[in-house]
Amino acid sequence: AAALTGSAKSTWASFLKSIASFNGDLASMTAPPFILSKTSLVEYSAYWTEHPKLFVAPAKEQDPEKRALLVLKWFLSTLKQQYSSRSEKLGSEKKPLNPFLGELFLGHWEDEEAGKTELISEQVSHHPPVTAYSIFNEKHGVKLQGYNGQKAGFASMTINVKQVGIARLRLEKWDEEYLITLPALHIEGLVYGSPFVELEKSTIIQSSSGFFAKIDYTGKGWVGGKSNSVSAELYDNKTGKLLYTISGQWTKELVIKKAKTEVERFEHGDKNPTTGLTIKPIEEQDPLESRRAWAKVGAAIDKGDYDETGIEKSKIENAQRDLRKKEKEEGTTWERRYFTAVDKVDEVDALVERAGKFMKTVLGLTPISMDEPAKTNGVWVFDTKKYEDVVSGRKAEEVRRAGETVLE
Ligand code: 0T9
Repeated sequence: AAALTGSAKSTWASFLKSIASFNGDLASMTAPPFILSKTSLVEYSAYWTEHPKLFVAPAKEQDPEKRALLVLKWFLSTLKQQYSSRSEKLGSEKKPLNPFLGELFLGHWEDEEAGKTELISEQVSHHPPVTAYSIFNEKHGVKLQGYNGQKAGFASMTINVKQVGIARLRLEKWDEEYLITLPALHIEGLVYGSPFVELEKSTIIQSSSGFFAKIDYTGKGWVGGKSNSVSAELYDNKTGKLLYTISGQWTKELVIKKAKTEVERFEHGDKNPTTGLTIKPIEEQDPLESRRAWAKVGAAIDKGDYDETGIEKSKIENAQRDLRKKEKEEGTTWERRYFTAVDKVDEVDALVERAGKFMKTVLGLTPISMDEPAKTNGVWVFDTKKYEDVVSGRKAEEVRRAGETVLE
């Protein structure tokens, strides 16, 4: 870990003191300049698809058992981008910008083999912060949608984060749905001023086709284990038979085994390069798009100008506060552009029940349950009607007016 020196050292020390009495709201923490990132949390949805080939691979597989394995493999391949890419690219985990309500992050991946995969990410709630996303590849009929928020706590120099929300993958051709739960994590390295993420506990993937995966995460301290370790098991729901295991370090290499025999190996790096996301140039972006909306804050962070960063950030936050006040007075609410909140999704509940039953009766584990909708201001679903209205231009006037609410 890079040791802090001079003024950074004392700023960090007082920051640590301040988070010791931290109230659980990650967004409200005032962090020292060197830990600030100019990337908004709404951008993190893109981490799901930096390997578009792996994302669409299950759609091309005829055998349902192998499809379930390919979904598990794709999921495990996303962990590196999701949880360690900031540390790898920026030297440590950074504090993301706290997205405003309605903030968007739009883009697509272009891949020779997979074709075009589109990304729509929207901040659907500010209190508590919740991001929803839809990622779809029409050519292969692969659709991922999900929403997530975080519940955090601080104990013995560690920030503990539980994710609320779920992800759902749909393979249209096979009329299959996969329910994916999200890992708990904690932030290590705080004392040294170089925070990084470690995953913990377990998550599951339950498919409508009758396959269940249990994924366990462990770190360095774990009985002599290596950091970023993962160990997954894929089962047949009906027979309870263990079909495949995948294990290794999610940052490096994963070994896929059938019975005890290795059948495949997935390695991060040159053999499996990531595909960069294409986004519009700032001038062509909607005013609600993240990079455009935060451009001045981003420039101030780049310059290392803390005062200017604060001033520009406050402008956005104050404009949002005024907007909320105005909505309250007028009895209106902010119209989410692509997503709608519902109480529950029957398909998802059915998968939760199926997984729970398997966990309890076959594995002897505590069944999973859905988070209470109140924790995320509802269960968020991608609204194709809204999407089509936006794409067709039928919502042009609403879109223009929404854009005027953002300061430029
Ligand atoms: C969804 C992901 C999530 C978001 C981030 C906890 C965290 C915000 C949420 C869960 C993505 O799909 C996956 C990856 C990383 C998670 C972030 C790691 C992190 O540190 C932040 C929190 C808000 C902080 O910035 C704490 C400050 C810390 C960097 C230094 C004090």
